[in-house]
Amino acid sequence: MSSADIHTAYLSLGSNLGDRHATMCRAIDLLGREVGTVDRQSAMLETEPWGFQSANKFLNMCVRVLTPLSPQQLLAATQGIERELGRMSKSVDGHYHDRPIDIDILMYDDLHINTPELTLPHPLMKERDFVMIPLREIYG
Ligand code: PH2
Ligand code: MG
Ligand code: MG
Repeated sequence: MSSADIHTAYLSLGSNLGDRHATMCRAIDLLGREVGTVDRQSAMLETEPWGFQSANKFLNMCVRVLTPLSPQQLLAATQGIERELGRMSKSVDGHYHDRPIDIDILMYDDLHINTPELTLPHPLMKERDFVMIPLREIYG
């Protein structure tokens, strides 16, 4: 495979249920096995729930992954990892829930797409400090 077949994706990871640190580490391990090379990762930071009320604070971080997968394949893979790590339900229409893990695709190369399944770049990322602070650490 030539390097032209490898894509650069930035992901946001978040957890506010269970052993958050262990779950985030397992997610990074599974991304390395199932998605590609995790070549950069930010520090984990503790953040207040954004957009909903919960007593459970988040750990958030961003990673960069080099992947042969298409955006659709990447989405299916990250959703599979979420399920493997115990995520039961998806957020619907901005109604958020506590979750052991959330993996969101922020950017994929320079791609701009808007489909029912996936909008890239992530439409809310710039409004979210819990995304932008760790993203700035690794972006470039
Ligand atoms: N994710 C959300 C909604 N609110 N708040 C924080 N602090 N961290 C998150 O990862 C997060 C959130 C939707 O996925
Ligand atoms: Mg999210
Ligand atoms: Mg998500």
